[in-house]
Amino acid sequence: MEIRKVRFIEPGAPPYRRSLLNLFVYDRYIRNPSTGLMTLATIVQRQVPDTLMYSESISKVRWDDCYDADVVFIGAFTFAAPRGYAIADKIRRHSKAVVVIGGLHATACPEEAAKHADYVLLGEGDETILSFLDALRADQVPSFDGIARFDEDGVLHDAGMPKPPHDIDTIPNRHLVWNYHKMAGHNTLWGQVHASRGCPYNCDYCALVRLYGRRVRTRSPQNVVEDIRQCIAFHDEGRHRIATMLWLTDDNFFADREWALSVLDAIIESDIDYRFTIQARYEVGLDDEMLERLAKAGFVELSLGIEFIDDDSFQEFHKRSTTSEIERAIANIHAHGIRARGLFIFGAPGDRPGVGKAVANFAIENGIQGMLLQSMYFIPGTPVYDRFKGDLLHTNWEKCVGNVVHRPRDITPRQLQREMIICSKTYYSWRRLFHSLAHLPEELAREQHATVASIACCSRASSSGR
Ligand code: B12
Ligand code: SF4
Repeated sequence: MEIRKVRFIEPGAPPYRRSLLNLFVYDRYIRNPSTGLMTLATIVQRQVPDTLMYSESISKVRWDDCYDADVVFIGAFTFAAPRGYAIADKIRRHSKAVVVIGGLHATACPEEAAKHADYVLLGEGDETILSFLDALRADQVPSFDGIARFDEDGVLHDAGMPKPPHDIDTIPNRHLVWNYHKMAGHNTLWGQVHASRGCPYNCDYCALVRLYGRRVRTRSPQNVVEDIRQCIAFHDEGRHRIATMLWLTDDNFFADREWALSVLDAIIESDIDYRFTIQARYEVGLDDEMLERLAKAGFVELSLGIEFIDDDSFQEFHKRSTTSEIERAIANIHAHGIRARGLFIFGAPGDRPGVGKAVANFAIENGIQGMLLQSMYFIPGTPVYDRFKGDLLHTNWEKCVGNVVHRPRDITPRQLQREMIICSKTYYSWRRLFHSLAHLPEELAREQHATVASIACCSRASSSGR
């Protein structure tokens, strides 16, 4: 078949809606579009110039523009999978396009996804997507590693995971996302760059190691810096944004230490002067050289995957951490003038009434600046899913956005959900807000002092050749 027109669709849950809330609340009706799908659209557009992506996090889909496409690719994380299936069904009802679903959730649940598509593409699509289009052009049924589909007799063919791609140095063309440029000035949208894939750890609840594997693969530092430059230009061009920050979205940027240092050096040596945030395990907080380099490169915040506040839970889920080491790391991060945000998981077997207050107090006592609370979710293919699948309340994937979706051992689901609210209210209380506002000038001065101290410390380190 001839392939003249390709469309990519990212389902939104909930889909984009014009609202005043868009200006203030992240993740309500406007969210960043998927970097993964944008990357694939960029790769395909080199071969098929009429390629465009819709993200329901950014705008409504122009359906007529999708119905006459030759191929429609849909990519979804778990929380958006039901919406992705509804979109796939709709396209199949109204058009002759070949419909393909891929992404993290389809990779975990190929049989479920294959019911709504002609093909499911498993794993990272950077290379397989081109082989797939080649097969269609040659009028062959694509059947290499990484393809799953039902045949005419309703038999599932699942060729298993493909090899990871060799080349991940693609800079996503953000202009390929319909209306993104118009919306990019919203303060709630931060630029995003994803610089590496894979993580050497193997936490029981992590769906990502199942997708990317445990071998860490990295982009070249120059390529990452160029992506950062383009991303900043895209979001800030001619706009007056209040909250400017770029998020390096890697799951474990620091897993390859030497590479991480070389990326930070490349940022420092470039003319980029920006504010960054990044996710991290606690160990980076004990690495003075890395912290100095981070501060010098403009990283103002580390989002720490703290997850639990008791060592039993770490052991339970094979998360290699201890509470005391985490506390030590947070103190050292602060000493380098960098903020520490805490990401926490509720719903471990040891959680009991009172856990909400305990987590909030941990965050307050350790001076954590910002919390993200989630209840454990269970993705097929992960060890936690196999262990707890009998305790799930449902498998409505749209509810996997932080809500309690299982029956924990020592607390009811309702009470656990309440504990999360208590945690949030304790941490983000009016009293604490007024206290912070009253002490803002001192805080700013302290932060400035710490930053200056850490920069001075960095320049000493670099002048001594370390
Ligand atoms: C950036 C990010 C966000 C951003 C933007 C999300 C977006 N639109 O991409 C924001 C802040 C909005 C966000 C919010 C949330 N997120 Co988030 N987020 C991420 C993060 C850190 C990076 C995503 C990314 O850029 N990946 C890099 C690209 C290169 O990889 P990729 O997207 O997987 O794409 C590759 C392959 O999957 C494949 N592929 C993807 N799509 C398709 C389609 C086809 C057709 C094909 C062939 C291949 C293919 O090819 C791509 C290139 O190789 C991921 C962690 C992660 N590493 O993915 C979590 C992650 C996606 N988030 C997660 C969660 C749970 C959430 C929240 C629910 C958190 C919360 N409690 O609020 C919310 C949901 C908000 C909502 N309703 O939309 C989970 C999802 C788990 C799951 N099984 O789906 C993840 C995986 C984190 C985790 N540790 O588990 N998130
Ligand atoms: S450290 Fe993070 S990315 Fe790595 S396996 Fe654990 S949860 Fe997944």
